[in-house]
Amino acid sequence: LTLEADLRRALERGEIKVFFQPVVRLEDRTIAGFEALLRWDHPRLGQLDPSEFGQVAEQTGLVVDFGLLALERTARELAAWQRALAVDPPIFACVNIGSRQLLRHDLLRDVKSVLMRNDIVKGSLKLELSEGLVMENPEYAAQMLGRIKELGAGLAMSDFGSGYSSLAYLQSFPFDTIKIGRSFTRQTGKGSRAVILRSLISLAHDLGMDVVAEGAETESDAIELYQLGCAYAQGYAFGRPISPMEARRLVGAAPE
Ligand code: G
Ligand code: G
Repeated sequence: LTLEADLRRALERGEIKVFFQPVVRLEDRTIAGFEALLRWDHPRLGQLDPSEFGQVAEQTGLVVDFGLLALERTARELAAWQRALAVDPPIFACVNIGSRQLLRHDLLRDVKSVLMRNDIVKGSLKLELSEGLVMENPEYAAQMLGRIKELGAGLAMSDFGSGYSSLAYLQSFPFDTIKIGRSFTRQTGKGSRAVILRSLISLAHDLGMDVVAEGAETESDAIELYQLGCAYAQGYAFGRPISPMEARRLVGAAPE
């Protein structure tokens, strides 16, 4: 209860921040994009991540406000990165969308609005939804995803491989990117895991989707993922989530 009040106050005081974790091309380790991640700059406890406040945020509906903040901030930063870097394919950003947000049709209005107000290459602002969220109600999700795609946003499915149920469904969703979950990535090289990983990556490519491996922690993870056919990765091996200012510096964009 008091955490809810604290969280609401934190939002009003600007203590809820959006950080960005790099996604790199495994081929040459250049930056392909970033994933936006919420952080709470707590005045006494320091920096907190969503494992410490995400559940309360979801239960109280505050995630909707946090989600809008992440969407707005990410679109603004992505536009700045793209002004600095004219590369093809364009630099992208993934923004997490939670269950509550997906259930609201306001999401469509919000996405449309940020895309109209920011000069962003079509498809490069990607909404990231977990496999679990999509599978909660696949028919509803498919319908929402189709409409989000029509607005000009991209779509990434995260935690891919955490439940095989989604394999059959994968082609019925308009995802352009799948992100393989950390639990899966971390088991590369261990016999059948590598075989499964290679097939998942190849399946995604056959369906025309890009593949990002999440949670690559070491250089050997990175090398193995590349050998398994994965083109993109994210994880401590390449960089932790950083502030908007640091991200701008990294891509050579003008400071705010
Ligand atoms: O920051 P950390 O890597 O611990 O993030 C943990 C989880 O918190 C992520 O996997 C994601 O599901 C969730 N999360 C982070 N940022 C956001 C956000 O902006 N919106 C939503 N809905 N969830 C987020
Ligand atoms: O599921 P989601 O993408 O929201 O999860 C991102 C979370 O994972 C964040 O909390 C982030 O800090 C964390 N994270 C990012 N890279 C790594 C990594 O290489 N290893 C581990 N253990 N956690 C990571």
